[in-house]
Amino acid sequence: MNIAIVCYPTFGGSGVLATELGKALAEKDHNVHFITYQQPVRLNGFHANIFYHEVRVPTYPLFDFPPYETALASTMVDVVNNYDINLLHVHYAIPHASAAYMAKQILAAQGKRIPVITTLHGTDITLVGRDKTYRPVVTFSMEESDALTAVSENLKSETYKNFNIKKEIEVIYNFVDVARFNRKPVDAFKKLIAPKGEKILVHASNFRKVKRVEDVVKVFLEVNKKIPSKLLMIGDGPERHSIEAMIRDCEDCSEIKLLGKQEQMEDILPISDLFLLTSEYESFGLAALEAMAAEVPVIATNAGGLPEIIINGYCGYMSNIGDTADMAAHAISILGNEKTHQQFRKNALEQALKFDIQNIVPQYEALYQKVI
Ligand code: GMT
Repeated sequence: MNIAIVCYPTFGGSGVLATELGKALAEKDHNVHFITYQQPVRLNGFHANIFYHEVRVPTYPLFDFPPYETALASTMVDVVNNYDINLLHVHYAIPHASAAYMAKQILAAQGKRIPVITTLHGTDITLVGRDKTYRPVVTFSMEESDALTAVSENLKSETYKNFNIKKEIEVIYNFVDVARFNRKPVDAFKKLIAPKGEKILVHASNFRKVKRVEDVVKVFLEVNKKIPSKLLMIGDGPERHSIEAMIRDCEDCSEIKLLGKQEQMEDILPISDLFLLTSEYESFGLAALEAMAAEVPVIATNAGGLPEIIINGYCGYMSNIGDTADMAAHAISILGNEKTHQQFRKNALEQALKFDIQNIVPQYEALYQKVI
C-alpha cells in the first residue's frame, strides 16, 4: 500500500507513535509518506520506502497567524495525486482531521476517492478538542473520517462522553518494539550516572501541566531518604522552568538531573531501575510502556488508560493522582528488595510483550484494507 501519515514531528507521544508505525509499515514493504512541518524526531536513518514531505507555510505581512491547516491540506492533495496514495492516516485530531477532510473533498472534486483514518491520542480529546473554540470542527471531522481509532478503551469512552458523535471508534492500543528497547545495560554508562550503585529513577515527558512533574520530584525525595538514588528527568516543556527553580531552591535535590530532550530512550531505559509517571491524565502512557519493554517497573497514577497498561502490584503500582506518599511507599517496596525488584522487572517485560509491535501493527493493516 501507499500510505500517507500526518502527525506532529515533536517529542509528543502521538508523533512518536505515528513515526514508529510508519517505520514498521515500511519494514513490511509498504510505501510510507510522512506529511508534517519538520522531520519527525524518531525518523532517523535511511529507508528506501519512507518519504518525508515538509509542509511549507509561506508567511505574508497580512497574516498574524500563518494558515498551517490550509498549507497542510494542499500538501496532502499534492502528495496523494503524485504518489498514488491509497489512504491518509492522521494522528491527533487537531488540525489534522479537518485538514484531511478538506483534502478529501478537493480530491473528490477531481474524481479521486481517498479514505481518511483518524487516530485519537489523548489531549486532542480530553483537553484541547473539548474546548468550545475547537469542538464543532473536531466533532465534524471525527464523524466524517472513514475510520476512527483510539489508543485505549478509556480514550474511546472519553470521546463518546465529550463529543456528540455516532461514529464507531475502534481501539488499537499503542505499541512498542520490545526487541529494540530490551537491551543489555551499558555498565560504564550506569556507573557514570550512579557511581556508588545508587538506584536510577527516570521520568520522561513533555513537561506539560497534565504531567504533574512536581509530583515526580516529591516521590523521588521520599525514596531518596530511604534508598540512595538518582533521578533523571528527560524532556522539555512549559513546566521545565518551574521545576528547575524548585530543584535549585531545595537542598536535597542534588541527586536530580534534568537531561532535556533525548532521542535515545532505548539507551537510557536499560540502565534505569524505576520509571515515574505522575500524570493527571494519560490516554495510554507510551513512555511507561517503553520503560516496561526495557524491564523497568512503573510507579504511576491510576488515571485515564494507565490501568489498561499497568497491572497493579505486578509490573508496577498505581496510586491516586497527587498521592505522592503512596507512590513513594510503593517505589521503596520495589527498590528495597532485590528479589521483588527482579520479579517486577521480569513481569514488566512480560506485560510489554502484549503490546509488542508485531501484535499491533497488523491491526492497523487490517483496518487499512477495510477502508480501502
Ligand atoms: O502528552 C503527551 O505525552 C503527548 C500526547 C500527544 O498526543 O502527543 O500524548 C498522548 O498520546 C500518547 C500516544 O498515544 C499517549 O501515550 C499519551 O498518554 C497521551 N497523553 C495524554 O493523554 C496526556
